[in-house]
Amino acid sequence: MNLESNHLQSKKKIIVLGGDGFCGWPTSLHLSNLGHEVIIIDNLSRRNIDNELEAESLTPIQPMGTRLKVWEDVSGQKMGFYNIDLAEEYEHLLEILHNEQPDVIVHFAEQRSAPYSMKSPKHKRYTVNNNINATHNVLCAIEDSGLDIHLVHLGTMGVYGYGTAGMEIPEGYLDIEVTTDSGERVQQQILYPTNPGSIYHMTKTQDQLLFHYYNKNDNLRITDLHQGIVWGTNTIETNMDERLINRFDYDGDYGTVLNRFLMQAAVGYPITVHGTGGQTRAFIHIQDTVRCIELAIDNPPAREERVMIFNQMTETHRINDLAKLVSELTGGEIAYVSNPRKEAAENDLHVKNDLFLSKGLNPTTLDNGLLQEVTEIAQKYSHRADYSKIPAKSTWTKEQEPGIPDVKKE
Ligand code: NAD
Ligand code: USQ
Repeated sequence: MNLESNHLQSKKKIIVLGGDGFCGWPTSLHLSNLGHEVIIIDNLSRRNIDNELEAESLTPIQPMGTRLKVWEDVSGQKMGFYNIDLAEEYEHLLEILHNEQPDVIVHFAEQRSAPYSMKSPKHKRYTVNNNINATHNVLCAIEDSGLDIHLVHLGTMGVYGYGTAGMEIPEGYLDIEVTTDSGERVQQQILYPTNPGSIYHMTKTQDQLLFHYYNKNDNLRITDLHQGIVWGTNTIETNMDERLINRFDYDGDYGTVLNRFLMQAAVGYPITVHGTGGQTRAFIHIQDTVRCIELAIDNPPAREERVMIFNQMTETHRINDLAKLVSELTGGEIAYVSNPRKEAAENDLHVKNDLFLSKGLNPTTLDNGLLQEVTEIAQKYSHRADYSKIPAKSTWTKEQEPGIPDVKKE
């Protein structure tokens, strides 16, 4: 079987939680384009956070009503939409599950920015309340509904803190040997130990325990995808019409590192490396994100099987190497700024991703063509950029300095 083709194993009804977001929107389109029936649930909180921060996607994302109408015109496929808050509206969620009877739920609906989660006590509390309640409500409602629904959740590589004891980070589980009180040596498999570096990442470690519990107690079928930093913006489907365009975050809270570097270089702003840039992180292109979700849906765990954990990343890079690559490609100037985060100045990172490769993922790696494509999008919409929103101002402790470069002209 050629897994790289757009081959539909079986048509499913899929609810995408957080389907208005950066990963959720292109995933919804991709699943719909494959022929699945897709229903989006989103409370549009990410758009409200844009209002709060007075920052906007660099690309002109359309309101949900327009997005859905254009997709229907372009593809002939209808997608459903419910605006509910998953952290607050449990009964409404349960009613939707009873009415829609989905086969699969894909769960993207969490506050996903580490800097936003560290801005203030209010933001810490919002992130914990939102993320943990949303995840727990989804699990509780699946169990309550009595339906056999496969839950696919987006977790993060950052649950592990990016450091290892000189070994590849395995896919979820670690083989250990313990010595019992009577001196016997016993082999066990445990969840790989967590070491979160922000309140946001901490909520993802809590999600893992919720999954472990509901899987053990209620046999829920769960796949947890530990995703690296997503880069790029458009996918095959979002490119079909400009009104389907995906969001492109570049601001100091929501912009992630590679997209920020490409955007900064494209608009003539210094490339902001935090500290020495010795941090190594895992990356995945947005086109591979949507493909991985398709593969996770096509390969569900069995009813009695433990939580399936995949590392959803294709490559690792040191931040300073990325800055140099972008600088060489664009002529952009690099600025080494104060690191607003509390994180290791340098780390090595080796990650296993055998599961997705074995299921048919053909990784898109960081090549110049794709970097160029992101640069071109950033240039095309550069008139929408607000330079005052670029610096990373959220600090992990009160003593730290924000990451503001010297900018000659604004
Ligand atoms: P995003 O903020 O763009 O999208 C999340 C969506 O969920 C938003 O549309 C938001 O309105 C919605 N949402 C949040 N809380 C909700 C609630 N209580 N009820 C209903 N809807 C709610 O984020 P994203 O970049 O698309 O990330 C999606 C998921 O993938 C997140 O869980 C994130 O942790 C994970 N992830 C993202 C990246 C990345 O680089 N973007 C990397 C690894 C993992
Ligand atoms: N960084 C810079 N300069 C910048 C921005 C970031 O040097 O202008 C550095 C940061 O200090 C950090 C690294 O780049 O060392 C990554 O930062 P990021 O903002 O790109 O990524 P992060 O905060 O880890 O979060 C993002 C997503 C999150 C997801 C996570 C995956 O926002 O939802 O869970 O990537 S992972 O990093 O694998 O944990």
